[in-house]
Amino acid sequence: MIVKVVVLTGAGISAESGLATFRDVDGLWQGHHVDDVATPEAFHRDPAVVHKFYDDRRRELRTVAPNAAHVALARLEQLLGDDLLVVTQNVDDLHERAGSSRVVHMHGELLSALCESCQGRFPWDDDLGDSPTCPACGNDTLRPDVVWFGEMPYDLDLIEKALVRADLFVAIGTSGAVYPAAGFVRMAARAGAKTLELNLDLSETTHLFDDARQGPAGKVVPEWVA
Ligand code: BJW
Repeated sequence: MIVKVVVLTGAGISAESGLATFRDVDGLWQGHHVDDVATPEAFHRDPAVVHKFYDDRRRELRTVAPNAAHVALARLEQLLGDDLLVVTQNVDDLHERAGSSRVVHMHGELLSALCESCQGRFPWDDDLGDSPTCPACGNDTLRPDVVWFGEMPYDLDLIEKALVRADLFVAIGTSGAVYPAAGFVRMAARAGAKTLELNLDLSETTHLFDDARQGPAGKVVPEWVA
């Protein structure tokens, strides 16, 4: 796999579509302490609270649409083809709905369910809080197919291979607060890639990038792709 451009996206790219970010004012953690909804321990302590949090977000996803930043990245894929890989930390499907097909969801997907018994992963667009049974093993052990703190993100091998071969690494709309994604800029730079950050404001890792532009993703991403 030879990828020339790796783009990492975070919650900020979907903000202008109407989805709340995690750590901004009005972010998703507001009203929910992170330990109450985004750890396996929280899920086993109180599955109803965690299911409601994700069921609400899964329903909200139907009411929003991709914005100009998602569309610009889909256009970039038309230009670069296999030379582009989008790695998203987001669990929404807005990249795909904008037309991107080379997308890796390292923190999982809202529209997927994971069975804790058989580890099967299944496309899912209903509430999980209703205790549905697993289509493969029949147990009622389905959970949101998302990566919580302390769990291993998806596709790290593939992502790391792409990062060390990339000529350019671009991070869009992510605070740089959560690892291992926050470490990708160092990995890419060490392997010789140029690095660029596009974010509303300064992030925790801005100082690690060769270049950084501040502004809303719906403006700065189309400007960069043009
Ligand atoms: C705009 C904008 C607009 C606003 N336009 N911009 C050191 C090394 C490795 C691991 C650790 C470490 N230290 C600690 C850890 C463990 C932990 C961790 O990172 N903890 C931190 C709190 C320190 N990490 C883990 O546990 C991870 N697993 C792991 O490490 O496994 C072992 C391992 C070790 C070594 C190598 C490999 C593996 C798992 C992390 C799972 C994160 N899960 C969540 C929930 C997913 C499901 C869900 O969506 O509910 O993922 S937490 C949450 O944070 C979510 C996000 O994907 C993630 C990142 O957030 P993001 O996207 O950056 O959003 P925000 O809100 O933080 O920032 C938004 C940004 O957008 C802001 O900067 C705004 O300014 C900007 N913005 N509007 C452009 N319009």
